[in-house]
Amino acid sequence: MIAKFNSLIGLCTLVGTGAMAQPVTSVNHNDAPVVRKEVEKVYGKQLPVKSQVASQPNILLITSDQQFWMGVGYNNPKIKTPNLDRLAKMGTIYDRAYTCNPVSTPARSSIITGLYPSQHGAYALGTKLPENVPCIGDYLHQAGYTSALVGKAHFQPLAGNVVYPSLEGYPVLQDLDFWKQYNGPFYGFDRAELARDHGDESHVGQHYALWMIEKLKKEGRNPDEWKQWFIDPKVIQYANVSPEMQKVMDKNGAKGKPQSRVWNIPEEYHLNAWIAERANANINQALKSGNPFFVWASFFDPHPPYLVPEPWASMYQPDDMEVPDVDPDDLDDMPYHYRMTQQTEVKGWGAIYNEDGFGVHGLGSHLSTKEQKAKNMAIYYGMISMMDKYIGVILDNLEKAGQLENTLIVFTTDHGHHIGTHHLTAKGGFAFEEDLRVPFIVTWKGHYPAGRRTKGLVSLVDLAPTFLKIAGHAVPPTMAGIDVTPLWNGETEKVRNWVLAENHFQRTKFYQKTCIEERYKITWYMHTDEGELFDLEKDPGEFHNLWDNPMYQMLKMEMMHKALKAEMAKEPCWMPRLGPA
Ligand SMILES: [Ca+2]
Repeated sequence: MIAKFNSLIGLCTLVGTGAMAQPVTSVNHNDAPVVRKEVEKVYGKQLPVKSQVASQPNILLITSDQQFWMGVGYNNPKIKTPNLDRLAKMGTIYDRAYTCNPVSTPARSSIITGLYPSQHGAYALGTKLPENVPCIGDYLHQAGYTSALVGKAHFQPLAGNVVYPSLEGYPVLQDLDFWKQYNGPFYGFDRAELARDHGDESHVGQHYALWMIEKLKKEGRNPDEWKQWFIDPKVIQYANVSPEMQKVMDKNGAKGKPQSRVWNIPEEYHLNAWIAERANANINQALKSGNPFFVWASFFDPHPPYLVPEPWASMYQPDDMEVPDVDPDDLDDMPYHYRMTQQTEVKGWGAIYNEDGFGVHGLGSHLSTKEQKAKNMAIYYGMISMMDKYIGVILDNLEKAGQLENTLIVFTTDHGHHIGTHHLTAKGGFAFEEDLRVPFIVTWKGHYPAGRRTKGLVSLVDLAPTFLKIAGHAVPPTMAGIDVTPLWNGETEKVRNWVLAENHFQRTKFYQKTCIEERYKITWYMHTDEGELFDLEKDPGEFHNLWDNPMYQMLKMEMMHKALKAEMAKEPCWMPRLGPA
């Protein structure tokens, strides 16, 4: 696909030397040798990509998982994040940054494709990003970059089959002989070092398990010791696995029991330590090679399970946590599926949204006690502070290498989280600011303004096109995100009038879209006439849904019209017109 775009656009052509980072399926049906020869005769040979910037900076993307926008020290002094504070001081805090989908797979796929979930194909958890969608690493490779992803990918589901195989599914996760041989290319990344488990989840395996085994051996410990730190996959995941693959899982799967809040893993073996060490190794390797790098350090925390080793598990006291004090009738003016989260019994309501047999994530009872929420919150904060320490390890390494001026650094997360806000827990089919608004810091020392804060709207779908622009690679017209460098470099405080978010879990039974502008926010559905309309200026906590309020029907119509226009504006143009007809 890339080759075709490029040859037609003439802006950015393929690199003459070196293989593609990832083979991209050709959609050119007229690829007969005689046709190729004729095309070359008429149009000539493709030229290598020429960078459009004087010097190409390194690009370091650091992400957490499920860290709602208030879960950072600069928004909540109760949470200690000294390294994120340090990063923010060097750059700009974005107070109005949004995800384009409130769950992992769709949002993460948007980060690397610059497309919305309805466009790149991975529209829900449990789906897979099609391998033929061009990714940022493919383009950066053409522009001379080395790229690596360390940590969480989640571009593929936990289950696969022969038609839709998944490298991130059982039992491949635990086939360590495979992971010894495979380090990418993966979705445009030259190199991928992967894991799939949050905390002690049984999905542990891949490169992370190999790293733990090597580290244990190096330290003269039992190389199987790690298996006690994670849950035995046999407990939940053996369905549909062949006897041969069951043997693989018996051999390489974890052997531990589920843990709660305090994790028995020694800190130096934690995912955070692995990600920091391997991100630094990939960065240092790229620095040695002289190529500019794109490295994504993709942390797993503070996504549940609420689990962290000491001393982080005791760093925050439940008694000291401020559990949101929300009116009991807060959700009464919200669509049905919000209201049903407050039932003690599920009574089958979730089945309404269960067309594919896997339901909609998070549509169940959200009730928990204030005490449980406080305990969870203390661990959630501990997970954030621990991750912050390892973000510091990566920043220290860059600083020591004298690369801060040569490196654009972005910190963000894939989507938000609830601990009691609106009586909700975690995530799902919801579109509150806690779900969609994300922490976001952009730093490029000596190039971009420092110590700045802006309310300019920005979306995760803008990361790929903006990174390409900064790397001197033309932004492909196929990307739906936009280049927001004028906002990042301080030229302007506003590039976008709106951001869009999608949440499509079931083909016809659950599809939610949200359009957010500076002041108003509208959420509408394919499967119901209910909806949400908020005035974020007068009602920043989103306690008064104006959707059915007779006084606001004109506003609702105006916002629907704006949303329709935004929907049109987000459509990519496959290619430029080459002639009048
Ligand atoms: Ca996530």
